[in-house]
Order: sequence, then C-alpha cells, then structure tokens
Amino acid sequence: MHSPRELLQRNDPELFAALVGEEERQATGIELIPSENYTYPEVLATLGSVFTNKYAEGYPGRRYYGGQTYTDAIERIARTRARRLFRCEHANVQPLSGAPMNAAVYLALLEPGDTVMGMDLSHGGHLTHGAPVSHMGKLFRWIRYKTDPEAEGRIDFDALRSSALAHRPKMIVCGYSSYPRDYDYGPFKSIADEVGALTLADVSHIGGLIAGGVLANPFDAGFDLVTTTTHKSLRGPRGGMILCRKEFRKAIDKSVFPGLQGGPHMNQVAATAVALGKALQPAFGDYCRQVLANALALARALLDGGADLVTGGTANHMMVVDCVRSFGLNGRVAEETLDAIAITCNKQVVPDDPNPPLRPSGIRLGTPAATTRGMLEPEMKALGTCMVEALRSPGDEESLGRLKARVQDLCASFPAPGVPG
Ligand code: DSN
Repeated sequence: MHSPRELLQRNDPELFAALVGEEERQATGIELIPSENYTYPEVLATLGSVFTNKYAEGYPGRRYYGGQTYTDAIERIARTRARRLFRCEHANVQPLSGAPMNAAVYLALLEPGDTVMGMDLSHGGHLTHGAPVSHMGKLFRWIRYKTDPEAEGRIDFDALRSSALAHRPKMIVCGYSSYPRDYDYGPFKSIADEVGALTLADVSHIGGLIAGGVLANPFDAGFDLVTTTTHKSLRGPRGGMILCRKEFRKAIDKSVFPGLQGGPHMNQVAATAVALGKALQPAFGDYCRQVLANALALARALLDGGADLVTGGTANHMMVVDCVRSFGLNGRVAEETLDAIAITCNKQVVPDDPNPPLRPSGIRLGTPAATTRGMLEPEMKALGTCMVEALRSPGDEESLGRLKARVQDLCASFPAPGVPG
C-alpha cells in the first residue's frame, strides 16, 4: 500500500517536485505577507478529504442532489460556529474566496449603477471595494474616500461625511487591505445613518483578531453586514464568509447560490468548520494577542532602523513601509532583496503613490504567520534588524548571504505547523 504522497511521487514526479520545493520554501524562510498564514494540519487533512467529491448545491435541508447527510452536518456546524464567534444572526460559509464574497453582497443589496463608498486602493482599500479595474468597479458608481496625510495617515472622516452627504451612497464599505490602523466603526455607522446607507465591514485581514476578541467587532457598532476571508488571521482554508443580520439572510443566500456560484466546495466548508472550532478555543485569543504584540515589536525594530511606516506604526498587525523614503529603493527591489534573505513580503502602493503598482514605493508586512510558528518579540526584533540591514545594502551579496543564514537558522527553531521540514 502506498500513501497518497507516495502515489503522487510515483505517478506525477514533476508535480511532486514542485510540492516538495514549496514545502522547503515555506519551512526554511519566513512568511511576512499579512494575508498569509500556516493553516492547521487538521485543516489540510480536511481539505484533502472525500468532501472534495461531493456536489451540494443549495443549503442544509434544501439541496438539489442526494447524499447530503454529512455535508449538511458540516455546513450547519460551520454556520453555528461562525455565528458564535462573530456574535451575529446569520452566516453564509459558501463564498469561494474574498472577491466572490464581496460581489455576492453587492449583487444582493444593490442595483447596477447604485452609488457606493469605499476606500481608495492606494490608501488601503481593496480591489473589490470599487477599484476601476474590477468588474464591481464598473457595475456600480463608486465614491472613494481617503486618508489624511496631515493626520498621520488616518481616515479623514470630515471629508468622508461631506462626500456621503453630497453623493448619498446606498452602501458604505469599511475595510482595507493595507491600512495599518484599527477600524473605527462608530463614525462610519453614524455617517451611514445620516444618509440612510447600509454598512458593510470587510474585515478579511483582521477576521481572526475580531474572533479572538482583541479587535472591535463591527456588529457591536450596529453594522449590517461583515465579510471576511477565512485563510488570513483566522488560519483556515482559502475561502470567505458573509455574516449579517437576519433581515439580509434571504437576499445574501440567494445571491451566493444560485446567483453567483454553483456547487459549494464542501471540503473547504468542512475545513472552515475545523478552523472556526479552533478559533472558539481560549488558546486562539492568546495567539491573537501575540500577533498584535509581535506587530508592535516588528514595527519598533523597523522604526529604530530608520524605516518610514505609513501612519507611523500599526494597531492591527499590518505594516506598510515606504521603502523609497526609508531606503531609496522601490518596493519591487525591496521585495526581491528580502526574498534573497528568506523573508517573503509583498510590494505595496503607498497613499497617492507616484509609482505604478508593479514598481510601487512600499512593501507590506504582517505577523499572523510568524506568530503561528511560535515566534515572539525577540524574533520580531531579530527579523526587523535583518530586514533593515538588507534594505540598506541590497547589492552586497556577502551581507545578504550572511543575513539569509541568520533568518534560516531562526526558522529552523520554529517549524511551521503542517509544513514538512
Ligand atoms: N490578496 C489579498 C491580500 O493580500 O490582501 C487580498 O486580496
């Protein structure tokens, strides 16, 4: 009897070689892209389980195919756990990932041409919050709000309110991909109430930190809907969830299926249930507290090394470093330089970036994955110091080689769960 892994190795050596290469890359380097994490071994096992084989169009108790005893069970478990974690009335756990998740909300509650407000992409918003290149950007009339450079890069609520009063949006979207501060839900809600707009918080990056009780929950401020991906700080499989008050339940469920998607990926739904079960355990709160403590330690090390951080630091695990201002490098060179010392990050536009997205001014960092490996503040300080040293002399091969050995030594002491070393 061969194990599934042995079968893959024997029958598809080319694919197997890529798998082993990726395992080695993940084991020997450190992941500082804020949207990535190392998921639980139990999630990996569930993703690779027989739930992959099953079609389950519909919802528990109302499916279009037979054989749904266990698919109904896992979807009910996932929905119940999501409701408990986020203290909400309804959860749809079928969105395949973040973009269809947000599209399903817009298509459920808006008409084409309706006005919506979302954060400008370069100020921290997401593609699905109305960037002109996205289909949703073309389908609706988006009004973009920004941060205020005079107020340390915080959201400019006075400008947001004036714009809302002028344009009367039907929905205001709060949520970001690269805004390093806590989201201040209160002002959004009161501005939305003033103009009669629905409120959506896309908390994809901080969903885990909300579930873990260390960041504010938008439902406590009276938000109507919350979306989150499941694979970032939540440590689950790739996927998305739509959480909402019960009056939106029917519209949201119809929009996800049959409106936008076909058969849900039941292996993903099962794995989401597993991750949500983990997030309900007290240890998850400890993990989230450490994610934030690690972010502060990494930010401190970078600032001490002369780095210029957008908004001056972080309050939500994420950091955006302006590499042009700090080190005279664009983000692409910075990303490649850190790659050379086994640190993975992503290049990132900064607010009103004069440079293009593939050669932007900054890089983006976050601490969920490093924290999953068990790294603490001293390791963050060590990584921050290595990064600054590398970014100061990106052409010094000898120094990069030395730094890479230091980072790899550190990683060897903190194995990534589920990643064969
Ligand atoms: N790609 C994810 C991120 O890195 O933020 C979300 O789109």
